[in-house]
Amino acid sequence: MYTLYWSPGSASMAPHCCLEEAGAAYTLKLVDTGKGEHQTPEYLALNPNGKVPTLIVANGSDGGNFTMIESAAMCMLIADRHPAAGLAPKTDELARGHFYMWLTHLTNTLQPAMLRYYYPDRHTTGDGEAVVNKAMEEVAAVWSRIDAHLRTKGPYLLGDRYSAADIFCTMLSLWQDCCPETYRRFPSVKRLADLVMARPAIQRIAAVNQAA
Ligand SMILES: N[C@@H](CCC(=O)N[C@@H](CS)C(=O)NCC(=O)O)C(=O)O
Repeated sequence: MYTLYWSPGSASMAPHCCLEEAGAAYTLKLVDTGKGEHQTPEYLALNPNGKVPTLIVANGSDGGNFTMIESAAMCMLIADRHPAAGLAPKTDELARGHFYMWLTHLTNTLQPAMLRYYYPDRHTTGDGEAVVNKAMEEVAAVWSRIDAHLRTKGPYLLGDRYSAADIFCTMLSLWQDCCPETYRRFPSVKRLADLVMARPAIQRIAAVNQAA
């Protein structure tokens, strides 16, 4: 049993989709970041960074709750604990390396550039606008390289094989304030997002995010 602390349209969407794809039992706890609920002492005790999401796995190996932060790591854990869902290549397959590579690239390179756009004041003591402009440039440059990969080696990040990395990529592709017209500019990213969004499990989670 999992508990996912989430907020609509946030980085919780990828692990949420993974839980749904896996058919795992989970409950949701809404964190209203607009009301500062990610900064309460109770939430900070779970996630000292004060970020969404947080995932709790009941009955961890110590017999208690197992708590984790970082959305990409959650996707990897869920993929591993629910192998029948086919969200990742097996550990003895070489493709597993590309699965790690893409998820890590997305969370290490693309997501931080996006977060610089959304939180420029955290990255300068001076002009936030310069940070925003540079972040937009960087996001577009990273999308351009991912688009080129998907164009020649897609439609999925791992070729013809769907994985949790595609879910994560699609989640980031929805954050278009930092990259206006992402889908027009990067059609192979759009092709991937269309494939992912057409999946029934993903449609259910998109509806939950839209309704909240
Ligand atoms: N690397 C973290 C980033 C999480 C993150 O920055 N979440 C945003 C929402 S998308 C958040 O909680 N923002 C509130 C804040 O930073 O104050 C992850 O992927 O879990």
